[in-house]
Amino acid sequence: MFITFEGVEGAGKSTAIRGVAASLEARGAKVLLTREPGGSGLGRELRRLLLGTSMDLDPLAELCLFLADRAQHVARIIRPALARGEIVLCDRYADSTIAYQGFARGLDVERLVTLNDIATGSLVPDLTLVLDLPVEEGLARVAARRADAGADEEGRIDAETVSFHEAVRRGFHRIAADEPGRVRLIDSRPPKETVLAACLAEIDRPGLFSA
Ligand code: T5A
Repeated sequence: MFITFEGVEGAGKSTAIRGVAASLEARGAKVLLTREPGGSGLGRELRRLLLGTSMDLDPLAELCLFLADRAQHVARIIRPALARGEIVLCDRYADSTIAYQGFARGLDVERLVTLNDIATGSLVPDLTLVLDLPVEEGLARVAARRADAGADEEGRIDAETVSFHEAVRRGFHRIAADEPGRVRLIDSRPPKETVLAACLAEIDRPGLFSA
């Protein structure tokens, strides 16, 4: 089974995905927890470039780097894990490209759908959980985490304008409305335990999880 977690910055994806992994492992499932960008060796190099560079990346060049990360990740990490019967939990995947490079950067969404299809060899998640909250709440969580860690640098994409992140959120809402069978919106404003329980309730929907 292949489950992806999506949402705006600071929505709580990484927090929820760790809780879901622990819960599924406690039931005896073999779980691969991975992420984009950065889920493969090549991806870790690309992540450093994509999120850390101070270069002015052209949107098309940025897109190609995300797609290269995804192609390598699917071919070398995700598909082999699925073939071994593992549950793959992935922090961001193809929907992030639609929301960020499409809705927020303004690249053509239909073309992005085609390019995602090529990069993934048509691998579509069984379930996608979009953790949803107002962007300013998510950005405030990221800023608080950064302050706790004593770091002062924002990531290249975190540092985009609020209206950019609002467009990302609208993108995720559109994806959820267009594909209600695969994509579920989870309210991520409540405490972490409540958000985790909502994620697990979606995963436990009849017919999806049978480990
Ligand atoms: N990107 C990615 C694209 O543009 N195109 C693409 O195709 C892809 C794949 C990735 C960036 O790349 C972009 C999107 C991103 O900008 P990243 O560092 O992986 O960068 O960024 P995020 O995925 O956004 O990760 P974040 O860590 O910023 O957000 P998360 O994972 O959603 O949030 P999390 O769990 O780390 O939580 C943030 C803070 O909030 C607290 C946590 O403890 C933490 O301190 N928190 C809560 N607080 C209160 N209540 C809750 N329910 C909470 N849940 C978590």
